[in-house]
Amino acid sequence: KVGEDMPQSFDLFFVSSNYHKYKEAKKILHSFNINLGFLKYELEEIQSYSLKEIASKKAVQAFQKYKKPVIVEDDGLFIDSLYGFPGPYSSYVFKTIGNKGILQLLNQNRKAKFVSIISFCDDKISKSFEAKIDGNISKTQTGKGWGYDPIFVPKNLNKTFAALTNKNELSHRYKALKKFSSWYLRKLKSNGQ
Ligand code: ITT
Repeated sequence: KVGEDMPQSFDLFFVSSNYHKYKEAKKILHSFNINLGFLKYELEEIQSYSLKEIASKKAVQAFQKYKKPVIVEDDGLFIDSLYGFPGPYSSYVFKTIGNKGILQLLNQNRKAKFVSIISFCDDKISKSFEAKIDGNISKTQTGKGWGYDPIFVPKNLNKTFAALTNKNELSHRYKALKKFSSWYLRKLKSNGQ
């Protein structure tokens, strides 16, 4: 095919150490006609209870490093019976106690939510978009997915994120990126791009 070997040019980059997050974000933004590039880098995270504060600091840092329009994402799994734990510590908790450890901590009340913050930054503006999905933690791990996917069951569905085929049409990430896209596309239009 013509152009297949041409280097692709990207208008927007996703800065993250987590390739799974990028792969999903790319697929989702593609459906909104936005071509997303990847810059693999572990940004420093401030310690805060607020995902929004963590994400917006990461976005500014990413822009300062690459001098290109960027988005970053910060997520958290908030479990009701654990007073919102692991929340902003989701990445660390996954690497340490993992899904097995989470399942051992829970009894009857299994309510939880996944929150995603997408933060954009360029030379003029920095802006964040937040979305969540309610659900429950399953009793056992099912499906082959990354992170907490094998134990998170979205509300009104009976399968974990890992076992669903349409996670990218309903996830916290999808909802936050949808909000971001409608703002970003409007911004490009008003800039005449
Ligand atoms: P960054 O470099 O982008 O910060 P990270 O993996 O540290 O990558 P977060 O701080 O946002 O990202 O960590 C949130 C953790 O929550 C992440 O490491 C996963 O374990 C988990 N997670 C986030 N979104 C998820 C999803 O859609 N499915 C399963 N697990 C998810």
